[in-house]
Amino acid sequence: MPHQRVSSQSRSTSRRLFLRELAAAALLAGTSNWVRAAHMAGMSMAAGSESMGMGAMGSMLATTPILRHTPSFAGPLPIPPLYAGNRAADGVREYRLAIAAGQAQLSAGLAPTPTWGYRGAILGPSLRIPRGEPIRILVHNGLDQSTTTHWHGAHVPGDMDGGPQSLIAPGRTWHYHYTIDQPEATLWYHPHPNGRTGPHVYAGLAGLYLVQDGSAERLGLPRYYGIDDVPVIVQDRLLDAHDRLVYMPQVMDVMGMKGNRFLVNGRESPVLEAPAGWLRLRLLNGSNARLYNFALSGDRTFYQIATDAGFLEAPVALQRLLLAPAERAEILVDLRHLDGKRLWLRSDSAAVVPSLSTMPMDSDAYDRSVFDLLEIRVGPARAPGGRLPEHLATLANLPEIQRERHFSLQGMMGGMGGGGMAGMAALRKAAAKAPRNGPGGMSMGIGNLPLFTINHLAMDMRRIDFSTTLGSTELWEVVNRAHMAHTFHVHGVSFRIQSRDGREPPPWERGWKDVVLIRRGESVRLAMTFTQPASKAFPFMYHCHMLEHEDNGMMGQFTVVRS
Ligand SMILES: [Cu+2]
Repeated sequence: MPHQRVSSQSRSTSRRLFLRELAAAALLAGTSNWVRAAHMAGMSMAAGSESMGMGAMGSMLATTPILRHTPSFAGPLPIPPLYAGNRAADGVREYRLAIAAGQAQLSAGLAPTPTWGYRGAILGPSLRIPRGEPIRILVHNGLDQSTTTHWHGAHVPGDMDGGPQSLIAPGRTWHYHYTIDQPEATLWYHPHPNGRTGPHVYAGLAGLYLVQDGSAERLGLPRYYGIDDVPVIVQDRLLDAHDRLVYMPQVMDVMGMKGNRFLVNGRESPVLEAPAGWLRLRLLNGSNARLYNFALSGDRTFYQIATDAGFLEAPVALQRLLLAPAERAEILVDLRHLDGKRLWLRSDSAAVVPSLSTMPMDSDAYDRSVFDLLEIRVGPARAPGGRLPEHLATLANLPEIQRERHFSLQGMMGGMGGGGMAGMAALRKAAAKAPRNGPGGMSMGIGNLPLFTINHLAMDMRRIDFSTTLGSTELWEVVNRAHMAHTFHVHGVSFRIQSRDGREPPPWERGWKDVVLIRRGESVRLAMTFTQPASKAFPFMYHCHMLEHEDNGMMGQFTVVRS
């Protein structure tokens, strides 16, 4: 049986919290819209939580969307089309990505939802990018507002990176041209406009960017895209009574926008029909702020084969895998003897997510439970099937470290003891002014406020934080001084985690990465070599990838120059 949205396995405390919220929501259901119900239920939770001790402040800040529903798994998992581009007149492989508004069916029984997408109503094609071949990507902006497209994880120069400086005006086309030279990996692309990345991704703009160098074929991995090699883009969304997207309905959603509908490749509760054999899932946490502790029903073991930016040296057997926003992982699932069976990909969030923050309101009812994301129905085997290799890749050692840099992350709740009320007033003012020019009149939420900082500085596009040298190798130490977990992403490079709090990272984090989760109080050391130039006009970014944090200050800029 599919797992219920509320797990009987979840701890009794989670269950009590949930029941309290449900009771509050039910009381209010007849008189209020869901936003109010959620808010009031959150207040009830805050007031009833002895450990919280925040009184009125706690109730004011409650942000928990809790109206639950348990859709049954039905309808096929949509597979984003694989797009290898076309030969242009000059012989260069060319990809055309037109951004436009559309309407997407997010779940059976829902009205079509206004969304944005690349070459379609929602999300975008999976770009097949051959390593070592010059390519050109034309991104046309068919929206009524400017945006950018950033190649997340790709080693490209700053002026090809699609950062905040690379705004594409409405009706214009931006030409990217470069040659990718980095290991085979599941990267992705998404908008990156300053202060509006959150709503632009939330509106539907995201797609996979598959760097290919022949490794998968050499390794004998599952090879049929969409059949036994399957993208799994997980995103949460909120909908209003007309099934339109709702973005940041409460001011405290600046702490991280979360929803109560879980889409996989743009569809809620879908079904993947997979052959009895090895199944390769390319997991992308494409959510704005939610973490998923991925698991399979029955605690079935799976094998992680790749991190964000490439293959691990050898598969790692796991039963749980925590992915923060923008992190990717490729896993292999053994379906060889399961013909006729069903299993579910789920998030066992209760096991880890609530403890990531000192503030109970940073977790909602889903964070405190187990919930299913995707049903897998196993059918007859298909030949030739893939295999699980013993050895995947040989990871080169990084050159000698030439310089260390230190970063600290500060969140807005750190200063709540003083000026918190004044801060709330400013937030409410900003929320009231938010334009509603997203798809279907979706709010653009709150952006461009200095609420989160790195080294006590909020993002300022006019400020370059530092410059480094092309070809140099650096060690960046990032310390999380905030009350909640943050992430750290660096443009233009892949990095290796040298240590977490002085200890070697776990086996599943020993590959190439470009996003790292940093728990509160934790210190993470990252080593990276800068192979791509970035000028003052088009610098690289480093930032938290919880998009509401990034949009509200938690980002900086650096250049990479020739020595
Ligand atoms: Cu953050």
